[in-house]
Amino acid sequence: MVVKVYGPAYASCPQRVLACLLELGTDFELIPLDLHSAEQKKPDFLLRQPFGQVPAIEDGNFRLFESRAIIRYYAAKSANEGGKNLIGNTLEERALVDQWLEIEVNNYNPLIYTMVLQLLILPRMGLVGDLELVRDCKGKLEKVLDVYEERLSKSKYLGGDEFTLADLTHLSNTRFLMEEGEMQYLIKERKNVLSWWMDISSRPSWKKVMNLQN
Ligand SMILES: N[C@@H](CCC(=O)N[C@@H](CS)C(=O)NCC(=O)O)C(=O)O
Repeated sequence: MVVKVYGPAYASCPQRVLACLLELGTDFELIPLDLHSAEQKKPDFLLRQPFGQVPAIEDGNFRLFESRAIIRYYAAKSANEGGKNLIGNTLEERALVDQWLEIEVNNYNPLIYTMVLQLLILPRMGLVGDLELVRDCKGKLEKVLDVYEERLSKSKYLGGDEFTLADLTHLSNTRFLMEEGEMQYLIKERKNVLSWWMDISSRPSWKKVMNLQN
């Protein structure tokens, strides 16, 4: 069964799902939506995602939305079926992966989301971003990344010695930091975070996600 993924390949949240499916070797069909013309707010799409956001998936009769719930579902399915394991083997390994998945949601992503909104999205809409807010987020992100630097000085990946969902979930938002000249230094000035980023962003699955945008 081919998984249908609704959402444009350029948007960060669908990219999280695409990276996961490609990493696991799960076949999918991408059904692009035009966010600029607000296709995600149309009644037929609201039946798939009642908050009018992407991504959403359809897998036979099963439908799911929320990018992180989707990647957890496919990673758990793969591990249960003896396929590639992106969630750890022991209870403790899984708990560490979960811990870093939560850190991404609660400590990392909100800061990047706010900065990307102010620096990239609002200006594209002809609005002026709040640079004071950006400065505040940068200061907070510095502290968060110091914790990452410390963690990555002790283990190759966030969850441990193997690449897992904990790393994968960071790809699509960290990418924005690296693409925005003003923010790259946050990664580049931290040796361990930088080598982690170079490693995870050169995985074939992520390169394919980047190519899907073109
Ligand atoms: N927590 C949701 C967030 C979804 C989200 O914010 N999607 C963005 C694209 S990355 C979107 O649909 N933006 C258009 C909109 O909000 O109308 C998830 O991870 O799936």
